[in-house]
Amino acid sequence: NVPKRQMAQVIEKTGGPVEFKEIDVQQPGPDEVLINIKYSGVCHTDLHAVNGDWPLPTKLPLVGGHEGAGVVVAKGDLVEDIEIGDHAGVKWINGTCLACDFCQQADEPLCPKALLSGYTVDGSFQQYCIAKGAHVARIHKDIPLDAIAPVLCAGITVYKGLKESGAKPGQTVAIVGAGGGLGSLAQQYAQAMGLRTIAIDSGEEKRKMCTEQLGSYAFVDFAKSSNVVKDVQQATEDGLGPHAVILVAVNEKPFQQAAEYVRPRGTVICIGLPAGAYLKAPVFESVIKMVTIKGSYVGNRKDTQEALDFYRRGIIKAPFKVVGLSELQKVYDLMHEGKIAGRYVLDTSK
Ligand code: 8ID
Ligand code: ZN
Repeated sequence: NVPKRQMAQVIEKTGGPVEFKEIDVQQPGPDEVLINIKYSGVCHTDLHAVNGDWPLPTKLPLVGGHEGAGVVVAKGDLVEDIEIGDHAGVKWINGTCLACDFCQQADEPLCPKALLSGYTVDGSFQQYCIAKGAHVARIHKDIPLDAIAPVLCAGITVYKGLKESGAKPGQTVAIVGAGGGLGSLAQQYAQAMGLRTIAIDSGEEKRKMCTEQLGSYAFVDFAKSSNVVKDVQQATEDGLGPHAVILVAVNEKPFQQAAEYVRPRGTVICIGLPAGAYLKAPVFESVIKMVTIKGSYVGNRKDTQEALDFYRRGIIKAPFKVVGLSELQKVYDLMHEGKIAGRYVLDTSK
């Protein structure tokens, strides 16, 4: 009893607007599942896609969204390890070839044939969404679908980034863009991994959320600070800076500051993707401090299941607000203004 028509948020051209309208429900191919999306998180990547911020074109018309949690309602003949009625998640990596050099090494995000949900294929801002059976996240039925939605991109990505940083339990990590969707989850994953966190973002609402709800022991307000580099270093016990920096801000400036305040031998992990931005670091300090700077891009299937498992164990709590799918444009407006503390999740029934 899958309907033929459904509601979706669609853009016809880069730049938008998003239109809430009725479209056809698609049929899954042999290696695909059809998921009745109940909730979908809104990631800043979705806004980058609308705005055409990146040097990679989207499909058009496009249904965005890649944090979709729901129930499997149909599947192709080749999908054997997932059943109708199971809970499953659509993530950014919708499908990959599973055969190339990268897929063989479980670096599926690097697959040259990767399909990207809500970017090169239609995503989760619709009631029924298709994804490759091999790649959908398996969601245990005791996990609430609204709360798990943000984990499907933001959670996986920051968990992977923290692993890539090599930071060890007891060490300190600076989260830059801590008040946003990725940043709020990054603080929770970091602490669950035994790390201490310094939050960097701006405004009273985000400061309160980071220090009182999300457990960061220090907050540096980038808009108020006259010297972010000095303030971040001074927030560490010995004044030598954090062992790692997780950059999830949508702004170029912090990508050019992090190498200056990271601790000698420390690692800077670049995750945020501000339009047209460049990394910059002073050669002298980077060399004599033996700094590592690297990129980190979502996560593989194993990272996905691990990130979900952290959530299921009750050790990840990040705030989110639920509004109807019909209200996506309002969420984009708030996101554009940097006014979202945490994550918005869309209820596809409204
Ligand atoms: O795999 C990946 N690499 C990946 C996965 C998912 C998302 C990358 N991303 C990218 C998105 O495309 C986006 O560019 O990560 C970035 C963050 O996504 P988000 O968390 O969904 O965005 P948000 O909720 O808008 O939060 C951004 C925060 O950055 C702060 C803002 O105040 C906001 O809270 N911020 C800004 I703008 N400038 C800052 C600065 N100078 C800053 N925080 C600290 N210092
Ligand atoms: Zn995302």
